[in-house]
Amino acid sequence: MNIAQNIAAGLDRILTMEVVRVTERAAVAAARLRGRGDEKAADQVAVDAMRQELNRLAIKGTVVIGEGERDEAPMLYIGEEVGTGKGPAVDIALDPLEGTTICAKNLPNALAVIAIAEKGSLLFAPDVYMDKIAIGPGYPEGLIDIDASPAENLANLAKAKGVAVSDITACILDRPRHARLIDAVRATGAAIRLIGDGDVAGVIHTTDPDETGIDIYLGTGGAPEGVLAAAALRCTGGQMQGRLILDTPEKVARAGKMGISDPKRVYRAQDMARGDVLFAATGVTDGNLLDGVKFGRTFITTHTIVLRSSSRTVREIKARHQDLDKF
Ligand code: VTB
Repeated sequence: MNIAQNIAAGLDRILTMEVVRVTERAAVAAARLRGRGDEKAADQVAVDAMRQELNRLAIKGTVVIGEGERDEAPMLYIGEEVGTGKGPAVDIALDPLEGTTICAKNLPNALAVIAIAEKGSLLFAPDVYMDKIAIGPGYPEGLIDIDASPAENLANLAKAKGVAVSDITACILDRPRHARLIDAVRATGAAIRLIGDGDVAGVIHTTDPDETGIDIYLGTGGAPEGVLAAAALRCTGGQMQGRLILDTPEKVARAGKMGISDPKRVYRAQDMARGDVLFAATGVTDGNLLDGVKFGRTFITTHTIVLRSSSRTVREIKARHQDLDKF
C-alpha cells in the first residue's frame, strides 16, 4: 500500500497519535493508586480519566466493549456515545484498567487499553468467558487449533519454531478451572508462566517471545478481553482463536441478543476485529513489554505501545509529561 492509499484507507491515521493521550491519562490516574489494595478506586479513576480524554477526540464513537451494561456501569458503558461527535463513526473497545487486582497489588503488567475500529467491525462480545489460544507472528496460518489438545498445539509450535517442546513457554491464568490444562501442558515438558490476571497482556506477550519469554497463550478468560487482544494481534500479526463459553440458556440468550447466532463458533482474531483497527496500551505497572508510570519530582513518564492494522506499524511512545496539571 502506498502512502496515499494508506491515508485513504480506513481510520484517519492522525488518530494513531491522538489515541495515545487516552491510555496515557487513564494509566497515570490508575498508577497513583498502585499498591493501595483498592481495586474499585483504581478502576474508577482510570474510567473517569479515560472518558474525559476520549471525549476530546474528534470521533463519533460508540463503546462496544466497555465497563458493562448501561444499568451497571455509569460511565463507558456498552452503547455510550463518546468523542466530540465530529469525525469518523467508529466502534471502541476499552478497558481503562486491565488488571485491577494487579494494580491494587502493584504486580506486573496492568495496562490501560483501547481499540478503535471502523463502525461495525468489532465483535459485540457479552461479558462471559472465552476459551482462547494465541501465538505470535511468523507461523503458518492454522498452526494452532483451539480444538486440538495442548500437547498437539505445543508440539506443532515447537516444530515450527525449530526448538524442543521444553523450550516453549505457555502463559495461563492461574485459576482452579485451569488445573487440567496446566497438568496437560506440564506433561509435555513445556514451561508455564502463571499470571494472576491480565490476559490481554498475556496474549500480546506472545507477539514478542524474545522480549517476553512467552510463546503461546492458552486458557479461559473474559470475552471482552478476548476482543481487545484480538485487536492488538490484528495489528502485530499473530494468530488467535476464541470461543465464547455459553454454558447456560441464559448466556446463549444474552449472546443471541447481541447478534451471536452460533454459540459454538470459533472466532479468529480477524473475525473479532475486522477492517482497520487502532490499538493502544499504556503500562500502569512495570511489565514485560511496557514500563509502568513513573512519578518524578518534576515530570511523569509513561510508556505506550500504539498499533495500526492497515500499516502494521508498531510504535512505542515514551512520554515525559512536564505539565502535571493536565492530570
Ligand atoms: C481475565 C483477565 C482479567 O479477568 O480475562 C480474567 O484478563 C478472567 O476472569 O484481568 P476471572 O478473573 O473470573 O478468571 C480478569 O482477571 C479481571 O477482569
